[in-house]
Amino acid sequence: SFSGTWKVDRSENYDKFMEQMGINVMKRKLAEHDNLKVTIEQTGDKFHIKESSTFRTKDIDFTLGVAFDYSLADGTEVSGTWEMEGDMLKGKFTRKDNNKVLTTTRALVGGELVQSYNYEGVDAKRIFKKQ
Ligand code: MYR
Repeated sequence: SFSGTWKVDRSENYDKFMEQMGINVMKRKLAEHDNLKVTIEQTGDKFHIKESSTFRTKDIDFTLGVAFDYSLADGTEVSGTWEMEGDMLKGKFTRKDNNKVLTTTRALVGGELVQSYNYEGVDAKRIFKKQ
């Protein structure tokens, strides 16, 4: 299950992804070392997420298939949903500032939590280890 505390271990193409998101180089450098930690508690189709990083701590509640608002660490506001497809969580979020879509997935692969991101043709991954 996705439940547990997950600490980012490594990222792939995350800088390019953030660049595509319009994040400036200084913020990108800080974000590469954000020590992101995500605690996931799942109860049926309800999720409670505790996010902590060098930028902030944040609590998020959502229900699968139900739209909610979220602000990224740089302040960008999005709205969208997570759905479960097989063993994978699939998220689709729309930026409020430009209506463009960010998609993301979470999957368990070999004991690690792999989160993928796509925005405007650029893919990235962040891989988390269980604490
Ligand atoms: C959660 O499940 O953790 C909360 C909802 C996440 C919504 C979308 C996540 C995309 C994060 C992208 C960060 C990249 C910053 C440029």
